Amino acid sequence: MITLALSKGRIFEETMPLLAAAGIEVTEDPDKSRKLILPTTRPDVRVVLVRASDVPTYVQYGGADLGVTGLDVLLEHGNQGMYQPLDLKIAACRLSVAVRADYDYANAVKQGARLKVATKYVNLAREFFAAKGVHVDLIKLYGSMELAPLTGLADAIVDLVSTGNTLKANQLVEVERIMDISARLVVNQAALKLKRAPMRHIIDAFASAVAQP
Ligand code: PRT
Ligand code: MG
Repeated sequence: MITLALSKGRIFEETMPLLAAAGIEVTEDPDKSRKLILPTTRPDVRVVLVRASDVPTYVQYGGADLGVTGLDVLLEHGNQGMYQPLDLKIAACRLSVAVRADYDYANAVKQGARLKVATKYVNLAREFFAAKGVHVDLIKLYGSMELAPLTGLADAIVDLVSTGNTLKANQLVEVERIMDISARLVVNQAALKLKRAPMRHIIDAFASAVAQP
C-alpha cells in the first residue's frame, strides 16, 4: 500500500491532475465526505487528508510515504527524513514582508529600529531578518496575519501573497519579497527504499506531468 498525504483545498485540487497523469483517481470527494482516508482507482494507493502544516510530519515519520506540501511549510518544518524530488509548480505564491501603507518600513530599517513582526513562519522570518541584520521581535500567529499591523500588534507581517488582493483589502503593502513558493513532492526515505517500484512510478508520472507546458 502506498499512502499519499494531501491537505484539503488548493493542494488537493491542484494535485488531482498530477495523480490522473499517474493513472490514479480519487474516488471520493473530500468536500462531501468526512473520511480522512480516501480510496483511489488503484487498490494499492490511498490518500490521507491532513492539515497543510502536518504533511511534512506525516512523511517524515512514515505515516505517509509521499506528500504534497508548500515550500513555505516544508522549510519552516525542516526536511529531515525526507527527499524532495520534485517542484510540482502548483499552488504558486511568494513569501513577503508587508506593512501598513502609512508605515515607513525603509526608514525604520535604516534607523536600525527593532521591528515587531507577526507571522506563522517564525523560523523563515528569523533567518531572513538575521541575514539583513535587522533586529526583530517575532510574534507567532496561526492565521489572519493581516490583522496584526492594523491592530498595533505588529509593525510588519511575513505572509504568503498571491494576487495581492488580501493585502490591498486591508490597506497593507508588500515591501520585500523573501522567496518564491510552490508545492513540492516530498518522499519518506525508508519508503522509497522498501517500495521502490510503485513509488518511482508515481514520482516519474508526476515529473512528466509537471514537465508538460
Ligand atoms: O487553511 P489552513 O489553516 O487549513 O492551512 P493553510 O492555510 O496552510 O492551507 P492552504 O490550503 O490555505 O495553503 C496550502 C499551501 O498553498 C500553502 O502552504 C502555500 O504553499 C500555498 N498557497 C498558494 C497559499 C496561497 N497561494 C495563498 N494565497 N497559501 C495561502 N494563501 C493565503 C495567504 O496566506 C493570504 O492570507 O491567501 C492570502 C493571500 O492571497 P491573495 O491572493 O489575496 O494575495
Ligand atoms: Mg489557508
